[in-house]
Amino acid sequence: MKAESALALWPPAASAAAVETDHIILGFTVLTLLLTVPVFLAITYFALRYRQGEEADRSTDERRSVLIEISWMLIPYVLTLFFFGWGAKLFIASRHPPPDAMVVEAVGRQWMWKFQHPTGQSEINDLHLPIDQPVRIRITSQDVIHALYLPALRLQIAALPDRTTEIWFKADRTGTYRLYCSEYCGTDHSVMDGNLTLMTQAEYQDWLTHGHAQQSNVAAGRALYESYGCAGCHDGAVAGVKAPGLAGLYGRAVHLADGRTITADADYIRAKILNPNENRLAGGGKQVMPSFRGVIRPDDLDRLVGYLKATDRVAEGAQR
Ligand code: HEC
Ligand SMILES: [Cu+2]
Repeated sequence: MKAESALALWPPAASAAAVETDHIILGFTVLTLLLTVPVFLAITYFALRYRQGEEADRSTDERRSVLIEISWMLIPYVLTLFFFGWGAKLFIASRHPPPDAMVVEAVGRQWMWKFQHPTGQSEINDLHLPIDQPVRIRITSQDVIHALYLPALRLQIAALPDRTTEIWFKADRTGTYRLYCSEYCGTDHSVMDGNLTLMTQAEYQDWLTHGHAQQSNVAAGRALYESYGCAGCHDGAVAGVKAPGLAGLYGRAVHLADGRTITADADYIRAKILNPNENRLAGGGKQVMPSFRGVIRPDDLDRLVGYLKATDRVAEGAQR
């Protein structure tokens, strides 16, 4: 699925506006060809016909036709004006969401997307939405400029720090499509992508209540683990930082500097993330881990802990 649609030259269109966008682009391309190809053909013909040394009649033709002069300017003008009007209509519609649109909050960050549904559930990189329902995506960035690109909807919008931009659409075709960051935003820009899953209203309600937690939490946790910089220290990527590997930590006995030995359960991991200076590890390593208290949102913290519980996956991620 991923590779297939990533290579598709003309991605499937999942909304009426997307289909109309295709029509306008195709139509304008055809018009442009109609207006330019004859000119280029004529240039080529005249260049050959009247080239130096060619025996051709070079006398001036005295005939003048006002009708031809006016029509060659007026007809292309009116035709392109028609496309201007059509484009303007689409553009204005794209700025005016219907009042019954549901609102999804999106945040771009190096290097992940976070989407929050009106009912409170949030997801990382992937976005699940219902069809036949207008959706407004209100979008901002926590760091640099990103851009949310939804090819199946023919939509793209910049995510700007300290500012909210928005797009809206009404999808009408279920399926799994791609979403991307389309603004180069640093080292891992190329992995700032995910799936846009469009489903029926009933499936969406079901996903909100049941499917959501299991489906995306580990992947979401991994994305958070990378985006909060945990991977940089704990997967040994940052030279000179000696941080313990976290794969297999959950449930293991941990020896502390004060002589105690405790089991690494969810509470211990949670406390260590919020206050790393407590429960110092035995071994006298340098404590360089920053406190994430006030930095990490409660639901993100839950996901991170959930991710670290799935210890085999942590090892997988580290090898990636
Ligand atoms: C700047 C490097 C750095 C970053 C970033 C960092 N850590 Fe740590 N982490 C450490 C070090 C060093 C220790 C050992 C602390 C000690 O000696 O008590 C540690 C300890 C831990 C422990 C306890 C490990 C054990 O064996 O008991 C956990 C759990 C942990 N970190 C999770 C995280 C998570 C989750 C993140 C991201 C939100 C994170 N760390 C970010 C350096 C870092
Ligand atoms: Cu980005």
